[in-house]
Amino acid sequence: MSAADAYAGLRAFADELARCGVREACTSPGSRSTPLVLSLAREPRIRATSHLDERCGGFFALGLAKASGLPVALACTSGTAAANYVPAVFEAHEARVPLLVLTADRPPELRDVGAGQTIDQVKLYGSAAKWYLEVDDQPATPDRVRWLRRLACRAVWTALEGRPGPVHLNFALREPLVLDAPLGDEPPELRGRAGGRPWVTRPRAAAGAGAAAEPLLDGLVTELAERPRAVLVAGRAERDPRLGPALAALAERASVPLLADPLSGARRGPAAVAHYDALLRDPGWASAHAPDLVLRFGDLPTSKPLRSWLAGLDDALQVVVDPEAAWQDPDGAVATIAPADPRTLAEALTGRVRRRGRDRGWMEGWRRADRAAAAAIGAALTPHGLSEPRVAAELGVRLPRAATLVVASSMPVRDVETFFPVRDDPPRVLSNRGANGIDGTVSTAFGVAAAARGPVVLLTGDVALAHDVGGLLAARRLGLGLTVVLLDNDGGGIFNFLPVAREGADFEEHVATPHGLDFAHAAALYGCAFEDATSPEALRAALDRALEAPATTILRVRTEREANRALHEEVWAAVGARPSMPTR
Ligand SMILES: Cc1ncc(C[n+]2csc(CCOP(=O)(O)OP(=O)(O)O)c2C)c(N)n1
Ligand SMILES: [Mg+2]
Repeated sequence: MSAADAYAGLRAFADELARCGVREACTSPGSRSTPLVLSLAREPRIRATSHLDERCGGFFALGLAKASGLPVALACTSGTAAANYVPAVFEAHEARVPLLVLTADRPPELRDVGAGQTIDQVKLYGSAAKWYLEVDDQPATPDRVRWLRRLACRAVWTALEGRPGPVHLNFALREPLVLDAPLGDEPPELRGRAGGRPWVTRPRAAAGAGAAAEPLLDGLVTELAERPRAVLVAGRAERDPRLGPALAALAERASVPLLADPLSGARRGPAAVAHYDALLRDPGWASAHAPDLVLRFGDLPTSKPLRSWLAGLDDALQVVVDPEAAWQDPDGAVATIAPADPRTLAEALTGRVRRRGRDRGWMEGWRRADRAAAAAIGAALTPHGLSEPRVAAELGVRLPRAATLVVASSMPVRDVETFFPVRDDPPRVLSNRGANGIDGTVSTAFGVAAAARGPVVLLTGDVALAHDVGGLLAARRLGLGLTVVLLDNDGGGIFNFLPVAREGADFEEHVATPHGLDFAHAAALYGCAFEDATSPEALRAALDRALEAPATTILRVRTEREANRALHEEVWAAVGARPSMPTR
């Protein structure tokens, strides 16, 4: 078979991806993947960015797909190259992000015979791939090309539809892998449908709080009316940026406290409670504020006190609204998993619930406590200058509405949850919380930066930065701008909060993992600007400069792990010590 057959088929495949709305592809170098990579790169409606490390490429694609909501194609060569996509594919599966993973492979006659760069790629991503298909190498007959067009459509719609996630197509490609002469124009019998339409469309079912959701809606309206102590809990929901405002409107309308993780986009409006994590650490306060109804949208927030409080609410009715009715209930506390489009349902509920006048004390009690907690936290943090919590709080206040904040796992995501204020116009906040990995953090943020309109800021720890330091190459090779706010406590500061911290030298060496890296050298290597910030004022000024700059800047804030743990304890104690306010 000639290379022209492979290229003619893959040209149609890439054309069809573009017709289905794919706009981004992330390629990685190699020989076997040449037809795949060049076909994507030559499709004019697709922007192909190049990533020399597939692990970085995978996470970059994940960031792009999260920020844009569109499936992103990945293409790499055979062997361990494809295995390097594993962490991003698993994160995409858990976080429900659409990816099209296109791997090149040896044809069957070169598998399991000691041929170079060959591993078993069949179902390489296991249950993390929503759909797997082996794509063989065939002459580009009209039938074959139509099949490739249908395949592209099916891959895109499968990644997007139902529970979004990664799709894996494994392409067996034979030599020659390069064309002798450029492909001519596409002959009419191989072209796609007229008018630029996809070969197969699969219109989404009308998003749903429709007819099927009527009983659900009626039930929720009744429960909200009959249960005076309701709370709304909002966790990570990155897919629909309009969900956060809709939840805030519902909470305000129903006069129900809204416990919203910033990853929900709902920490806004008069019903939002910012400091639930600190408040619920006080067992007396937590039990005095036990609700009789919990209505949750999005994932479970990260906050451990919130999770244990929810887990122990034996008398409350707990309802989760999930677009794919996913089972997100590790503590077995949920009574109803409602399959509905969250925003449609929230908007419909807002139109139906009555403002509940008789239980003002409930809402007011939460509000007063939140205000008191904010004051206690402010007073506790101020004398310490620029601390890790202070950085999270400053970003919460300073970042413009048009900005996107990407938050690393470990303490950054927790500090953002604990210290971000309520704002009318919060920035968008994204985080890889599907599998809670600290891997791929930098690359994800660059992927977000490639898709976002406004400035993008990454808040990360030093271990997460060291883990994906190669992701900084995107600053240089792709010329992308990102502000990296680095909380450098020389190790995994989160582990100082755990009992393992008592284990002395073994803890330091094997768990905390101090590395002594001076990230100024990383900045120099990858051509990024670098600044140290040592006071809140300096951080603000540096942040302003970095947000204006077209290039990537690393702003380092040096902290101390043990002092950071002590400061968190001090803050929690200060919140617990505020005057108690009965709510009944
Ligand atoms: C890929 C991966 N490996 C290991 C872990 C376990 N882990 C959780 S937090 C953490 C340390 C993170 O340190 P850093 O990024 O400096 O943040 P800090 O804890 O200091 O806030 C590690 C290793 C993980 N979540 N993901
Ligand atoms: Mg650290």
